[in-house]
Amino acid sequence: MYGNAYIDPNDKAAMMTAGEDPQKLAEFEARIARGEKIEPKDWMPKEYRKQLVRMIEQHGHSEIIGALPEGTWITRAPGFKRKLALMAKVQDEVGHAQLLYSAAETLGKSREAMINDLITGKSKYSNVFNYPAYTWADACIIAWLIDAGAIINQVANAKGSYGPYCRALDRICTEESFHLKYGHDNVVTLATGTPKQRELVQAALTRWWPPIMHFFGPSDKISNHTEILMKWKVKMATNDDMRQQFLNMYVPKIWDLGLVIPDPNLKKNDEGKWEYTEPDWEEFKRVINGGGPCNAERLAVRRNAEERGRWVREALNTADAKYIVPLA
Ligand code: BYC
Repeated sequence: MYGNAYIDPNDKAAMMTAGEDPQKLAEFEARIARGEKIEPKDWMPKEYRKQLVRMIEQHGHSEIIGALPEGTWITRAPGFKRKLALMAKVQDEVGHAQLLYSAAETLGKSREAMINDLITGKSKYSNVFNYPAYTWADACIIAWLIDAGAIINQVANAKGSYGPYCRALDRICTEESFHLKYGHDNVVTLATGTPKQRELVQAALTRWWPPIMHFFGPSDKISNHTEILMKWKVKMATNDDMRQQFLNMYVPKIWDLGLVIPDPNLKKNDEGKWEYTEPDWEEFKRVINGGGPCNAERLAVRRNAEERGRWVREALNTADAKYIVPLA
């Protein structure tokens, strides 16, 4: 029997590991402290497994749903080369979902269960993909600034503790860095183009700024999972630290283009920290819990894809030859 000792209910980490074998837990935490990777067959606390499944699965869903707002612009992207590049980017994002679902599967949750939790609205995915991409400039802002935020998060977490997730993130970051350059090139083209193009890109930046500030997760004061995830090196920086890193790297680049960030309080203070208007966390909660402008539409598209692809999955899974057309 484990876990009979008194546990301080305010000690969240201790509460989450109550009932675990203390010796195994200590060995596991020592491995993480030494910077070793945890692999699928290694012993791990139940909470570590649960947190990883939650986070990797949500990340996988974000990639697959994230392909939708940009995907709608493939046929309308200006010029053949931009269409090709956007098509490749969207394919990459779906490929990232494949890598992430495979990483989550190593922890014991099946892909079918993950997809089911996505389309029934049980699992979350990134807030940003619940907003519409009204114009070509929205697709450009996504490719530049959302991918930039994603890279900041993923480069940090690729140095984390769970082997399969870190290896997936390494591969994803390589591809994301191409996306970022593609997005930057598109935004520069618009920002240095005609007055109409500048107007389009400014309007898109104004629309996307609040969701981008939300993208890194709730402020550290109200984040639920950061403490335990950082203790186990699943997350390598807090939400606020990642937001700061993003502001540090991208605000100067946005200002260089002469674009206006829609936050009158945004400035770097004397300690080198960015000050900004506190994001609207009520809006964030509403959007991640199904109440954003596009949640219903995004899930309907996924449900439709799931339904229409059913016969292919069944044909692949069945020994029944009724779907197989004879070659001769
Ligand atoms: N959106 O305790 P917290 C891409 C939820 S896709 C929605 O701070 P945590 C791309 C959180 O799940 C890349 N929900 O959470 C694709 C939790 O709810 P539950 C997307 C969010 O996990 C296509 C609650 O809020 N990147 O780049 O410690 C085209 C409390 O939050 C969000 C990833 O998925 C959010 N933004 O930290 C273009 C990275 N933030 O589960 C581009 C992997 C928080 O308790 N994920 N929530 O009900 C992470 O790194 C972490 O999960 C987060 C949040 C930093 C996002």
